[in-house]
Amino acid sequence: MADPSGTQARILCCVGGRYTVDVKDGDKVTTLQNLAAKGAFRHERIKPLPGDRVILREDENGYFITSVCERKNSLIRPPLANLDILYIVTSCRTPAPVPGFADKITVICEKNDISPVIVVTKSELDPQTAEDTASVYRRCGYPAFTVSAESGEGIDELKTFASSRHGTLSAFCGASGVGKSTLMNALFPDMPVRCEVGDVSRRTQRGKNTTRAVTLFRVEDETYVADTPGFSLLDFERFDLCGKDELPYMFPEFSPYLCKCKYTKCSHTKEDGCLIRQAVADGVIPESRYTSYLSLYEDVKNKKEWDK
Ligand SMILES: Nc1nc2c(ncn2[C@@H]2O[C@H](COP(=O)(O)OP(=O)(O)OP(=O)(O)O)[C@@H](O)[C@H]2O)c(=O)[nH]1
Ligand SMILES: [Mg+2]
Ligand SMILES: [Zn+2]
Repeated sequence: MADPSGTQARILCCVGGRYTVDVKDGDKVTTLQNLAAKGAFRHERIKPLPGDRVILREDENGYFITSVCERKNSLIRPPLANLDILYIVTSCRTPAPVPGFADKITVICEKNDISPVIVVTKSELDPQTAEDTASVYRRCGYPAFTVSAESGEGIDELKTFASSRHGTLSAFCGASGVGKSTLMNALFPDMPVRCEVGDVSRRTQRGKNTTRAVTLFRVEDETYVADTPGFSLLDFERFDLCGKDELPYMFPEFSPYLCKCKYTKCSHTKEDGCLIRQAVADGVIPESRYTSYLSLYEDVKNKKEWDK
């Protein structure tokens, strides 16, 4: 570990400005806790994030983080870097799904080179809705699973999928109470620590924000999965999206039709001779996805006007 050029590590968690990291030394992986980051990061406006590969140095107080290696991507919420796969977790009931939630996240994934996977939880409560939701995303070419931690339905199938993503960093995201932590415990029973599970409030039908910080768990060698705190709607508004001209490219099911509409500058919102609108009318593009497109288009269009 006493390498003069520094020691490579991976950030697992950050709470109150203190970091937990994994250090690989040959075949052995050691977890170090309670590390500080060098003070200069604040001036450089760099915030080391869970998922970051970092360099450690050692002084009389022990190891500290001295630099952050180049990132593949980084998200503000959930705060994570170098994400490869994002499991977008939504429950078919309790809490009720928020329309457009998963679509907004698939757009963020497309923009950041992250592969989205849809997981509809609590399928035993409403099997038909769960299956209908998953099928919308399968039609768009995304992997989509219906699961129930209660009955066990779909867990093995998702486990086979998740455990074959060697060498990747994946995270589970979604509203509070949809069952992200429960699912991670079911999928990765050999994790050294169990994820904490909480209730859904009877009064508000919302989760109680049980998971408080993004935490990476090592599944094997270089393979990590992250549990993340549930979003509230407010957090959700703060996501960075993309420009309005890029937006159609963030919907893979639009790709066969792009650049073929009557007008070259078609926004696919109301124009005549729009092939996207035609594909929605023909039932080829799912209606709910197109509704999300229209709503996101309004968001990004207005945002641009504010920025001017
Ligand atoms: N009926 C049913 N309940 C489930 C299922 N999976 C999880 N739950 C329940 O949903 C509640 C919330 O579960 P968590 O795993 O804590 O949810 P979370 O998404 O991690 O929530 P936050 O950490 O607050 O973001 C708990 O009461 C679980 O027992 C399921 O398949 N069926
Ligand atoms: Mg949780
Ligand atoms: Zn069009």
